[in-house]
Amino acid sequence: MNIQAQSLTERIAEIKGAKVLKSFCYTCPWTCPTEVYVRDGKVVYHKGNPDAPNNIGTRCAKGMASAWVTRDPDRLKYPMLRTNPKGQKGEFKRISWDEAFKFIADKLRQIEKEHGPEAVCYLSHHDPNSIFMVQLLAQLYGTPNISLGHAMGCEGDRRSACLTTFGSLFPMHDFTGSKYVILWGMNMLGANQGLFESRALLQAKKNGCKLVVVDPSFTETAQKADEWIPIKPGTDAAMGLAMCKHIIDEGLYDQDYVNTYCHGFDGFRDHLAEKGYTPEWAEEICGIDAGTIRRLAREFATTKPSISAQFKGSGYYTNGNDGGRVCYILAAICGQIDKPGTFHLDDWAPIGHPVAIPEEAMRKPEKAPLAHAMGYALAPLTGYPVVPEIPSSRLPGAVIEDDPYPIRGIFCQATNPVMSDPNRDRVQAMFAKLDLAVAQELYMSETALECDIVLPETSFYEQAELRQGMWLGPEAILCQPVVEPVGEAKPAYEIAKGLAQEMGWGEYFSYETWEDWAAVSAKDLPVSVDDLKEKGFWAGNVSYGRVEAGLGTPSGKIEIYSNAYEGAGHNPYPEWRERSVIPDDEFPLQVTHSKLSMHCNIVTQNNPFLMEICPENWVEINSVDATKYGIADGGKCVIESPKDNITMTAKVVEGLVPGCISIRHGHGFGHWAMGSVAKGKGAHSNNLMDTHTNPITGTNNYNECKVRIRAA
Ligand SMILES: Nc1nc2c(c(=O)[nH]1)N[C@H]1C(S)=C(S)[C@@H](COP(=O)(O)OP(=O)(O)OC[C@H]3O[C@@H](n4cnc5c(=O)[nH]c(N)nc54)[C@H](O)[C@@H]3O)O[C@H]1N2
Ligand SMILES: Nc1nc2c(c(=O)[nH]1)N[C@H]1C(S)=C(S)[C@@H](COP(=O)(O)OP(=O)(O)OC[C@H]3O[C@@H](n4cnc5c(=O)[nH]c(N)nc54)[C@H](O)[C@@H]3O)O[C@H]1N2
Ligand code: SF4
Ligand SMILES: [Mo]
Repeated sequence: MNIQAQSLTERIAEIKGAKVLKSFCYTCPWTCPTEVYVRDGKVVYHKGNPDAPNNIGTRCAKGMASAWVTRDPDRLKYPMLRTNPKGQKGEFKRISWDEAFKFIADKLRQIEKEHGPEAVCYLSHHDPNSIFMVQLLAQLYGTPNISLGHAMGCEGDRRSACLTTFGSLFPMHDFTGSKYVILWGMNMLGANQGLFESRALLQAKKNGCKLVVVDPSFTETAQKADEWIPIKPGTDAAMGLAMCKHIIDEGLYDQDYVNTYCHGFDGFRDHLAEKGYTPEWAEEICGIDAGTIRRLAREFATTKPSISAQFKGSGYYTNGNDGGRVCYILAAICGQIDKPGTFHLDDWAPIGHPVAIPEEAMRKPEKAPLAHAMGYALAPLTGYPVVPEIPSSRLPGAVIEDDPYPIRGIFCQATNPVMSDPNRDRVQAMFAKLDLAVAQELYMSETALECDIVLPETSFYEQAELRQGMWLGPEAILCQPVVEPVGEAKPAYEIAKGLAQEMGWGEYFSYETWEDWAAVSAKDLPVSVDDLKEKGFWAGNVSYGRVEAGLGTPSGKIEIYSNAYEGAGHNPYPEWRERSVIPDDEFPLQVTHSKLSMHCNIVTQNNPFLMEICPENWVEINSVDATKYGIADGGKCVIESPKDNITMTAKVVEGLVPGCISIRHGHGFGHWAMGSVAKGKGAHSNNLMDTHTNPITGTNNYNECKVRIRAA
């Protein structure tokens, strides 16, 4: 690490006369529009784009430290081919891009011949320009097995709840005008601080909105809330069902609204009564007293406009899909959907595919997508999906046991499943068995080390991208290349082009410059690529009323009774189901997870500025449990699950439900690989977990994990 301190005068001199380019940050998934100052081929300064509605000039610390990625000596510089057998720590040699494309193309042809194109998967989380490889692999090669946003390792249960209830995938929240907000494990002022919604939430609070945070942890958001509800992990469905029952029993729901716009309200009322989901029943399960549940239910139903929102905190459990649906149904029965101050259904900018592939050249897969073949996800009667992504925790089964059919090739673009999926041992065993494992990465990540071939990608500072902005209304945001690529790194669109040429599909990927393909993507936008370069974004008007216009669900209504669930053979109403792993005498503590404000997942741990502020991750434990198990604040402790153990630093806190621990995710890099800054810092928790998958949605159940803890 060699960071030289500069004087203010030197800084100003450097910034003066720099060229300013509109772009966006992609250090975390929230993609904030930026202005980047470039001089002599270097990024000398950058700040938020003050005109963009989704971040109005603001940035977080991760974003402010992000230019490090353009000069990090540990970045990958050349394509690398593995030289030793898989299953061992990878050794690699430098090869040319032509050799890399030929290697991958030969393997793709071999896999297609032996198992069909469906045997290849494309995985991405941080997905800059993933659309190019998706068009190549899905439309030309013919695999249906694409996973973007690492959905089932992230917010699969929320997506599924939104899809089955409202017919859309990624909602926004119009907090500005809200009068009552209840957040179920969604840390708006922690990991979501970069979103425009977090500023809108703070503004709403200033305007008198009541904020209730339901979370086992006293999070950054809970600290700013009017009320923190310290719920027992994995029990949101019980509390939410009881709130719905109370609202209905007291006649506080919006009768006209449910009659006109909701499907299955009467049946839901009977279902709640038959099951006996009373506040007293819920109290036993979730640890929140019945009086509080009643009061919150009454307040929520009578203070409008209101929002009941979640992200993925309640979704890492076997019953996460029920918790997710109840969160939304609570808002629906009070008529609080897609109006000012409420939950807002997606409204996207008309950004098209960058590559025009004629219908006759497209190859239709013969096999069903993995999720459907695994028995999740598609309702056979309605043909409507419960969730459309690959259940990533079951992917090793497809590779190792051919269940439900063989997978032999995996591309990992900007995703590191060896670190981020549960049960690391099994994920590594999966990579060892593949005929083709490709990593498209910035670093020699732990997953890259398991692959056959590693392709260096450019960072967002070195490439262009046109994508949807994370705002309430339709918004297109443009990333422009501001510096030259590191080494021989290529952007995803050049990688896809090179591979397409090798596969004989070069005619479709005929763009010479990024502006060529951007013009194709932008053809339906009301502005040109030049306008976007000038301004950095295009934003339309915020609109409401999608419920009244008719939704994309099978009934066209808000589905309290889910046709998708019914068609797939599940209870069409949300219900209470116990989790699959319950702490016991031997392993008495429940694991929960949360993110670090100063890092993004496992992306930023080689950044010396962020590592100076937050050099390692830690585990939080309540002071009562700390005393019981002899854990000291700041001391090292050993966390043991039935599967593995790790040693990490403990933080003793008051704000955490006793009986559980909260592991901050990130770090642990360097146990196998990565950069010199990250190496050996912190601990990686995913091998504590066994493989647990939500039986309905296929989401990874990271928190189905019990442990014991002792001082190291
Ligand atoms: N700074 C920063 N920003 C990020 C990221 C990052 O790593 N760091 N990651 C990005 C990504 S990929 C994502 S998905 C988002 C994540 O955004 P969030 O989902 O808001 O972030 P988490 O910190 O994972 O929050 C999960 C919360 O759920 C709580 N929780 C656990 N179990 C339960 C439960 O049973 N019920 C309830 N009600 N709550 C529960 C946890 O205590 C925790 O507070 O942030 C994105 N932005
Ligand atoms: N224990 C535990 N596990 C978790 C979570 C948790 O809270 N606790 N959170 C889960 C969640 S919400 C998610 S979304 C997943 C995310 O897990 P992953 O899908 O693995 O995604 P990330 O951690 O965001 O990033 C992974 C890789 O992207 C690379 N990368 C970053 N930027 C770029 C780029 O511009 N181009 C390329 N090609 N590569 C890039 C980084 O070097 C890193 O290796 O993890 C999940 N796993
Ligand atoms: S929230 Fe921070 S890290 Fe994420 S995109 Fe915005 S500035 Fe970058
Ligand atoms: Mo995520």
